[in-house]
Amino acid sequence: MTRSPSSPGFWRSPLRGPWLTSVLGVVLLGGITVLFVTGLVSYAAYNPNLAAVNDKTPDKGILSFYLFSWPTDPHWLYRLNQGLHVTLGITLIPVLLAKLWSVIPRLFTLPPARSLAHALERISLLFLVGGALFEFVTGVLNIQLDYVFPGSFYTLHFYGAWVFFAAFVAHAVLKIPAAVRNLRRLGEEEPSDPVPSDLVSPRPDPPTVSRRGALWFVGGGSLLLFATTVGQSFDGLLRRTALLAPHGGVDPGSGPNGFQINKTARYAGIDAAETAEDAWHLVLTGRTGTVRLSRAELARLPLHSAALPIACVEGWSTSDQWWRGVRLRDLAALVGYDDDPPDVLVESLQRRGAFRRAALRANQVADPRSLLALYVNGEDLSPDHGFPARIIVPAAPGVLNTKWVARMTFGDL
Ligand SMILES: Nc1nc2c(c(=O)[nH]1)N[C@H]1C(S)=C(S)[C@@H](COP(=O)(O)O)O[C@H]1N2
Ligand SMILES: [Mo]
Repeated sequence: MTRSPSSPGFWRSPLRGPWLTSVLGVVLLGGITVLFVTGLVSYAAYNPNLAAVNDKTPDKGILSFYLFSWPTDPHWLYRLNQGLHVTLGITLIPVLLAKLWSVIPRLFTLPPARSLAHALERISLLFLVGGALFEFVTGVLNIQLDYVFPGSFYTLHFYGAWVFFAAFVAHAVLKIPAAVRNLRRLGEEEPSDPVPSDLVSPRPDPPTVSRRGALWFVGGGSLLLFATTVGQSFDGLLRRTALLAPHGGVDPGSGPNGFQINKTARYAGIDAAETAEDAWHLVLTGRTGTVRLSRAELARLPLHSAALPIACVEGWSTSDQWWRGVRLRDLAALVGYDDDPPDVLVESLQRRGAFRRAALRANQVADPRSLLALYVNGEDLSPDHGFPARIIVPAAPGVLNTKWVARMTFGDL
């Protein structure tokens, strides 16, 4: 009997028990709640209810109840939100694994259900464990590998989050009373489990490490992941400590354009011939018709500066870069919107790929820091950062900062 994982005697670690499970559970209760909220906020930052091109989950129905117009202040809002979401998610991986390890006997219990209530509890556990693994795995894969889920990451991660969080809330409500009782013994030297529990091995092996030691081990793992991830939100030497984040990418080099590059011009299929001075034009369309501008003509319009970061959904961000270009609201005025800039659809020269176009909301167009940038840090944009012109909007996720802009269509989308 002890050969089968469904028999209690199979699991021998003396560390398992309600105390360890409760401590890990409480850490996850706080951490996963933050992940869920920052995840939903990140989704709202895309302005998915603005236009079909921003909306990766058109069938979300009532799950869109909470969406709001994404603000432009503070200008580091998305940088903070997404840095927190990704860095915390990665940091929690050892805690999640330890938690699953701590309750593993329960996942194998036979018979599968003793009663209807027990059956429901186990089904909810299936969603809980499956949902947790699914969310962590999709999240990590999206950061580490380039497009393992072509076009479907947002859909999977968003719906997965709702299923997982529903099971998580049900689980938390059921377990909090017991967890609180167990945590009262947090101060004990070698916390014991006075109440009988199916988590405690009936025939434990001799201990090789204390429960406290096990917690230090898990915490050490988390600290290591944190220390090798958090640098992605900073510049200079700190960024070099971000060994785990994000996938390869090209070396941006040094100088004014020497900050992180997401997709290179080459990857996006941008041909130098299309961006040359005599070939490229910006096409603006609006209430009063269409206006075509060369880069030289754009550069003769009133130019303004804004210090703004690039902050990617993958969690990395740059510090504020010094962008210079034409205000989006001035471009709106050129096609008939003098003091009431509307939404805009921005399209890139890029022909394929999900990020070749994006819609911006009127409040983003109206912000005086929102630019069609021609220069960064005092120099022309490099090809990889979007030459001849790119969008930069305060507080917006990187994906809305379209590079290699070719067309802007103003009006209600
Ligand atoms: N045309 C186009 N614009 C784009 C992208 C893209 O793939 N194609 N990637 C976006 C994403 S996801 C990010 S994070 C930023 C990155 O800008 P950077 O490469 O200049 O740092 O560009 C955005 N603009
Ligand atoms: Mo991004």
